[in-house]
Amino acid sequence: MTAVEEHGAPMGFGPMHRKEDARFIRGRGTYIDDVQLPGMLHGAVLRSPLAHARIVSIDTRAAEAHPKVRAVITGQTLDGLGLAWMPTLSYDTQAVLATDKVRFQGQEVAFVIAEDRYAARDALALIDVEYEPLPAVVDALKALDPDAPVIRDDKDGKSDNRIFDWESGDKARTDEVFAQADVVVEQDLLYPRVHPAPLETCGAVADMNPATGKLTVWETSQAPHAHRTVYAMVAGLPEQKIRVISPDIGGGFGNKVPIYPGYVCAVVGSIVTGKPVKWVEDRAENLMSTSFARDYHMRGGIASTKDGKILGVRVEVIADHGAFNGTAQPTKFPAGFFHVFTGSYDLRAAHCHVTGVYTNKAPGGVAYACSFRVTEAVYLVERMVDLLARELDVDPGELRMKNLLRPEQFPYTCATGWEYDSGDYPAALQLAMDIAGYPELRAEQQRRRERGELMGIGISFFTEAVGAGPRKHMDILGLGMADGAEVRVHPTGKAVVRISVQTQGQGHETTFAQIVSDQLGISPDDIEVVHGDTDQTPFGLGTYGSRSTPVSGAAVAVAAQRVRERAKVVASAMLEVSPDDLEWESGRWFVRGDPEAGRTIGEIALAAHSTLELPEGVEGHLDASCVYNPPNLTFPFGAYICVVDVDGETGKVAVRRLVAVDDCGVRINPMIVEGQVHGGLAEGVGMALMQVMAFDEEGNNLGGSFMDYLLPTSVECPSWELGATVTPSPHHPIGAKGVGESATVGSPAAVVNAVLDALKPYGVRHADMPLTPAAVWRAMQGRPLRT
Ligand code: PCD
Repeated sequence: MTAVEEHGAPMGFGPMHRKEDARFIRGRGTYIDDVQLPGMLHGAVLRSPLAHARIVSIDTRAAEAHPKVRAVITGQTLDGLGLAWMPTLSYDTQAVLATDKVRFQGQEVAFVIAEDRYAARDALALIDVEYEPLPAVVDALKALDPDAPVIRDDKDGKSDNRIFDWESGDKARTDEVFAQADVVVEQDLLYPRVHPAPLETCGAVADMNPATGKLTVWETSQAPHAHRTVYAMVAGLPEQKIRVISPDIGGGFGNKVPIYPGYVCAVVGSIVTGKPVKWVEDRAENLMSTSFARDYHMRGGIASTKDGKILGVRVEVIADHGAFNGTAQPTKFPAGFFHVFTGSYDLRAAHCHVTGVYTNKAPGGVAYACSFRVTEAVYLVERMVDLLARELDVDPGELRMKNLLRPEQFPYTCATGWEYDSGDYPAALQLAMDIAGYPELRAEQQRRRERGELMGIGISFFTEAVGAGPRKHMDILGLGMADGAEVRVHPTGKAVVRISVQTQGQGHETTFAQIVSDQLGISPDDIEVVHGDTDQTPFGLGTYGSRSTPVSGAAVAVAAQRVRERAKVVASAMLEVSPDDLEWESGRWFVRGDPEAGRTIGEIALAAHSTLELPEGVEGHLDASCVYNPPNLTFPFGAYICVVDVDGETGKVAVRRLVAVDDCGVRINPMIVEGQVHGGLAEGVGMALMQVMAFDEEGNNLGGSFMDYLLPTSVECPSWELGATVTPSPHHPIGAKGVGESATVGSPAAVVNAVLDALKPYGVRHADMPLTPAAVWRAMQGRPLRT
């Protein structure tokens, strides 16, 4: 029996079945494709077959003549409305429909609106586009060659493919530390281009009501409020006349943060036809055009003393952002939070330099299960630490233990300036080693090696920076990253909480009710969570970068605390005592020293709506709100240990075990947290072993289906072994840190380190992800087995 079955729904924090699952498991969810409106039309996007070409002409006459087609929109139509280009979340521009050139395979060229989805798709074939092919830039490392074709010649004066140059840390000091170090290890590492690949693809239904001038857009959006504001700014529509609704979302993982051309086309389509227009992309479109992640080409370095005290880390990165810089991240940080690559260690110095480049590939990159490039950062440092252990010939677990930050060093300011809020790193690593039975595993490995078997043990220790973020440091397109929340207790003592963030499967309808429950002593079952509708909820920047709990969760906790304070005043009027004489215990205020004399939150709520005379200055009703501006990010951390067996004949890797100890501070719902970790571990195994968005030399995407772009299944995943430590965040009202991305961030390095540990007898130092059987086999070839 699970804890939930044993105890039922808890008051406040604890394992509790997800409230939203009642509709999901009965097939009663409402996803974009479930939205049906009277007279609704259907849109389809014509996409470029070429990665780089000049558009000579577009002939839409035959498509327009199709009996079921209502309109065909091209870049030229949009140009007339000033909408051919839209801003990205990184202050770049992106073509909604191509006007001059196409810049990646799959780019949006025209939009057909028809009476049904099939007719819209059929009519795409009737559009005749004449292209003049141009040489494509596919290799990010060659994008800066002086003779590379310039991709963004639409931008005035642009004569190369450089997007930005950005650095963090102290270069001079780092070089000095490296020059004086006994040991320096360097390595080229690629974090390949991968895709979030949520189960539900992206889509929108736009409905412009010509009579009221109100535009309602249902869309797969992780950030409905931010999208509404961007629509208002771009289309010049008054913001109060725009309503963005994100209904149930079948997974986001960062894929649903940006605004995509398809959404804008649906809006324009509705304006042009006067009817609601639905656009839903198919799987190939999702994989080939709407976002990607990573694509970081890194040259890492790590320096240490000869007895293994790590002194510094440095890295040079070429970041491939595709044809348009569509990354969503705080403006000040063009490479996101990559500079948390200092990891979990006490370093003297660190430096990174990141150059963003355009290539003829799909635009991005989104932070797929990654708080703004934290994933790349963790992979870099954890591979470098393993390479150092190899160089020093010491155990990678021991090397980490020796260098981890100690609990008394927190709050700790790292070499690139982040203030880590709290942690007990050695305890987490020790727990992971205990669960794994680390010394026995090493002994077993030794025995197997003697028999010629390839068993590997990989460790990764990570620190994330999540919960963006403090307004003074962080904004997206000028919008500060604070989030609002409103809590209202109805007369009968039931409550509603309105939040700005948007669940995509994380379980917010449950956990946010639990936060209110914890503060007010109302059962989570009696608290309704309203989200995903800009007309119904306060403003905020949305759900990504594991920010909902750190930011919005804090807003909810503070709003509920304010409700509790108001309830105190009402209770004092009811009990005819001074508020100072009242004490709180779960769900009621009572008179200090007289526990019988008290009023429950339900009684107080009714009184607050009654004829009871309230003290001067106290309004009736029982509600409160909060806009939460986080003082800092939260820094969850974890220790992961992976055990693999590699088949020396075929190169096939089997993940035998994966131990994950996570510390996300106070856990609101430990069952949901474990579910989050399970999902992330599977994603990590996928990236480490099987996923890459590959392209040929002409820029043709080689991964447009799930036959080529592989998702991990239960066959490739072991039964996860989880552990937890709890180090509360000192600055968060309930001590919680984010966790949604932790396992995706932490696990790839553990798996890769394990595979390379297995290949150690072959003297293989490094191989890039994905470690497919072919990649492993290639890495071993020609190398004698050294036992
Ligand atoms: N929690 C608890 N406790 C703690 C923390 C947390 O309980 N301490 C829980 C909460 O409440 C929720 C969850 O858990 O429910 C999560 O959280 P967070 O961490 O805060 O996060 P969010 O914000 O909410 O979310 C987000 C994330 C992300 S970011 C991602 S990728 C992914 C994750 O989330 N996605 C997803 N997970 C998931 N799941 C699902 N189911 N689906 C999805 O889609 Mo990005 O940036 O977007 O890339």
